[in-house]
Amino acid sequence: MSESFEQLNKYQVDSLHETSEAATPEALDAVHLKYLGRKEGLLTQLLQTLPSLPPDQRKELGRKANEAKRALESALAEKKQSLESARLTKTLSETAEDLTLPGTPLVRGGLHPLTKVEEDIVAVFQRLGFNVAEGPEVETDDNNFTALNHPPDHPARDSHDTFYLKSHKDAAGAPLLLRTHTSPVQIRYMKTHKPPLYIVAPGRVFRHEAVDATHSFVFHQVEGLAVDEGISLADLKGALTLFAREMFGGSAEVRFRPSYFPFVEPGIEVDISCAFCSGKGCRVCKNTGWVEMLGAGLVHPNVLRGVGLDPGKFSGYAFGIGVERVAMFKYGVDDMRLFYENDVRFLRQFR
Ligand code: FA5
Repeated sequence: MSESFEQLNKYQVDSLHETSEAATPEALDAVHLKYLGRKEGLLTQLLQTLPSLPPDQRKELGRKANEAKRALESALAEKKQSLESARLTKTLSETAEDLTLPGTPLVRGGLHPLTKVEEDIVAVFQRLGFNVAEGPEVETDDNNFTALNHPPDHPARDSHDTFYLKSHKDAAGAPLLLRTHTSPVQIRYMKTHKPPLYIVAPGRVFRHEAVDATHSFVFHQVEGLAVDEGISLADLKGALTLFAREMFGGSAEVRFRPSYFPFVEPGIEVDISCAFCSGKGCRVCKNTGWVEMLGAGLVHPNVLRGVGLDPGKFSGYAFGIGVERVAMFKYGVDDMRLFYENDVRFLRQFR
């Protein structure tokens, strides 16, 4: 037998042996390259010598070499499949999940308690048919004070320590300010809508005040305004009693005390019977049985006239609820600052 036939036999035996010994798909690729590589492959090169052989040997060697090539190709393919499935089985067994173990709990976010209380307050009035209105946090002096019956130099302006934006002025040249209450939304709404008006306006307000357990320099209010024919204090009391019962429980009562706000007449402060002691007296209500919750009153005729409404025909009530105050009372929290620190251990309790 010629040298080429011996070589072919050797390649055949060696290549099949190396294939069966290969332990990884990469090692198999190396065997493929060694014998069947396009240029350097040993079998490939052997086949390239065919034309130089005598014709009788050429045919025989060609047939055998092609057989050897096919046999090697199918051995490689078979081995490749078995290596890949072994690798897959290994990976799966190493990373297998124990489906009987309890899952990792998903950390669920939640609304901030102040957002929740604000939404709850608004929802009570929406159920009574009130619409939701909004106004900007940067306001004109006119909407925040003058149109609310605080003429310039009126002493009541001093009760709101105001943040002025000195470099930003309104059309009349007065500096803009950060609204000190949500009451300017009343003005904006009355200027753009005709009675009957029933709105609540939630939002942030700003006062240059020292921070303590019951005061912040940024806090939240929900303004209420109803303007219609024949509105009286009895309507205000009815709406606020319903609000108190929805927020704090079925037996809550409201109490009116005279107070002063330039944009209402009469002005009243509204107390709600203490939900913690049912009015008997406790630490939360400082043993009075009542907790002060909001300011309110009947819309002052000057305010109605200022927005073009006839006080002889229309009357209205307005109120401004402190959201932090309601949240503190509802959840028995005795320091407002806890709501702003955003310690998740505190916030988690309200989910
Ligand atoms: C007003 O702001 C009036 N605009 C309310 C009003 C509206 C009266 C409509 C009449 C008609 P007052 O300054 O009292 O009023 O604030 C209302 C509520 O906001 C207070 O009852 C209190 O709950 C809350 N509040 C006031 N100051 C602070 C503060 N510094 N930090 C947190 N809450 C405050």
